[in-house]
Amino acid sequence: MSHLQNNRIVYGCPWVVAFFSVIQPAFAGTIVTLPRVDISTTHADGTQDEPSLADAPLSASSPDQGSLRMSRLSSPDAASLLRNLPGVSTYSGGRLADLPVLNGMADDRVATVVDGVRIAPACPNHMNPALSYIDPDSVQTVTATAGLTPVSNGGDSLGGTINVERADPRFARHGKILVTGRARGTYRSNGGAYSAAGSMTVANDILSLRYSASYDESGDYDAGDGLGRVLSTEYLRYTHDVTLGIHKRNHLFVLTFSQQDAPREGFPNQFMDMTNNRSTGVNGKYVGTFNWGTLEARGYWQRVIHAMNMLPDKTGNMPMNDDSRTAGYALKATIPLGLAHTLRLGSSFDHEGLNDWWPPVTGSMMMGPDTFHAINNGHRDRLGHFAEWEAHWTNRLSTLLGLRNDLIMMDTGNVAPYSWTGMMNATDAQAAKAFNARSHGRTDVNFDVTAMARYRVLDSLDVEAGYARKSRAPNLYERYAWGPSNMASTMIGWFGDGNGYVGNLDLKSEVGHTASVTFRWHDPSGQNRWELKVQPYYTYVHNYINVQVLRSLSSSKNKLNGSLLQFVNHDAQMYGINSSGHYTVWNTHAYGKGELTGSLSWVRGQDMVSHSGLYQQMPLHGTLALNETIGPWTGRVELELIKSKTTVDQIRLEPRTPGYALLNLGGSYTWRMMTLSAGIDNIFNQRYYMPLGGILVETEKSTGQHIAVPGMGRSFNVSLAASF
Ligand SMILES: [Cu+2]
Repeated sequence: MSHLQNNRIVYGCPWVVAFFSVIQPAFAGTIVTLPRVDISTTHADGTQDEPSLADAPLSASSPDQGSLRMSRLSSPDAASLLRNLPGVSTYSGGRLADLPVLNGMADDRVATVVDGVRIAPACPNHMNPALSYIDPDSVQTVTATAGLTPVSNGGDSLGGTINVERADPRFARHGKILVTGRARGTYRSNGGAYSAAGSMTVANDILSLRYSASYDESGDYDAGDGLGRVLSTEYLRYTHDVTLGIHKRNHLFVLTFSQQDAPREGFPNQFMDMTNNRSTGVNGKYVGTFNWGTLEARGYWQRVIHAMNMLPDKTGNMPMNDDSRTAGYALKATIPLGLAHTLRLGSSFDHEGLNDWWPPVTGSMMMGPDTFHAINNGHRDRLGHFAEWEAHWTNRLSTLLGLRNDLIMMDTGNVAPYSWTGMMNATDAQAAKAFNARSHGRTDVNFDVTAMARYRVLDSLDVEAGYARKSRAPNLYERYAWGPSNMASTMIGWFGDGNGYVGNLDLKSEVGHTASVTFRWHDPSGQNRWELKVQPYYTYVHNYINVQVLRSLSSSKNKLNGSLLQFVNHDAQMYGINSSGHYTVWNTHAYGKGELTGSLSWVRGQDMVSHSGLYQQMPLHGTLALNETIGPWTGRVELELIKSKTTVDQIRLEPRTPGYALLNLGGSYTWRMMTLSAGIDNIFNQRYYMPLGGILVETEKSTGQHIAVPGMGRSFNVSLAASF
């Protein structure tokens, strides 16, 4: 978006080549980091090419420093780092589990890649998405690529790719020992939230060892304007990571062991809360340069143990457990073919194994006497291959053509209700028998294509346009959720809408066709004083996985308004415009630098069969911010503007929400090793309802009132950070 855009091209792209050299040391010449340099940007004669299309398409954006600082001060969720990017919104269940929405495509339709790994949530409510495993302070780069996405950025997705990476290890110069670290404590008044995060590195020139940890805790937050406490919004989480780095000449090897524990996290828009989540994982990365090009290899393994029940804000008792194991590899070779051409080849495999079972409740007629098996030994394996050819025909024209194949193989074992014979379980028992009578193995063979071109029309105008065919296979629950009773079906769903869901063994993969063009006007002087990006897009999706109504959920025992819904393939279309820009208002010695940044996004989505609006389409919204930096001071005033949500998904009873404006303020002062930051979110304590936030499920269950989840009221935030 701002001047950082250029940095991102050099340091931030995950698929870039590592050249190992010494850059600007932070302290007394002891630190050596490993900058990643794009291989195809600078010619021997010093002229600059366009930045690589695959590594830095104009459809990609990264948050600027001012936005990152404010996000870290406001929220412990790494997903909040994305909040001001064009085309990006998030929808929340728990406050550490925001799910991304790119160009109107939510959650699984977005490839969310953390440290090169795509972890699927191991929960029927998607309470533990990929971004919940990393704390914001550990995140080094964040990139969201909406719409036209190079095939090397991942398949099995429609909306685009979000790429989040932690910092590479740091090394000392030869003969020196490097000891460096950071620590930070944060307090947020609303909810009484505490966060602490720290990291410590000890390294020589070959070996680097880093330990990072974080702790985040909050009670329920208060909504604005005296609306009161929003129940089930508390959380507690800690993470530990140990990173080992080995660096020798042209080779870098990084191994990260991580453990995350989240003993509680409330979900106001779900029937359940998270009562434990433990993830243990290891992630290895190798980057090497050879005379033929560069090789990047990744491997990972992760185990997640997940437990759900009701935290004290809810009533009832219903234990639900998930156990998931994932493992995989990704290989990527970048091969320069002369000065103008680059070939990228890649192969990856991801295994996801899942058990989802609900233990019996003693004394309950309904939940017993046996264990309910929602997903029994399910697996979803993805084998992906791609080839991508990038050509820089002239200094003004580049093209990119990529082909990708993803083979998705799924299967699951037989399932079981709480009881095969009990009267209260008759519906589920009958459905389980029908489910078990069918074969469950499914294989999807999907092809993706991305073709795009970028042309520098003027020194101040770049145009990038293209077409992408992208596909996504159903997830395990979309295919294999089977329990049609009110209780079983309302446990399934990552939509926060109070409906019940059953899967569909006959689902086909979604295939989206996207055409998009991005115009980028920018400062021709190379000083990046201003930039404006505008990106209209259109997507038609064949077999979009939407829902049909089977029956109403309301009965004599509850006041639910929702329905039992089944996943079905419908066609759908989405179109919209993303725009963003920045403008340097002043840049003088006396007054420092003042910069305006802004973004504005609009999207519309329609189901072509039901003619309803698609679920979770963010209304017109934008951010306008003024950032100032002067010596050790920074300041930011941020205005968030969200129009009323009037186009909704009628089938899911998506609530209409009024428009609102929030004013946020933040600033920081750095003195030697210490930085003190303070801010106020929602200064005027506005009352607002989150347009994609779903409904207050517990309220509806007891009163029948269909109310959107209210957003957070005013919060005073302060943090003290040290780096050494
Ligand atoms: Cu869960």
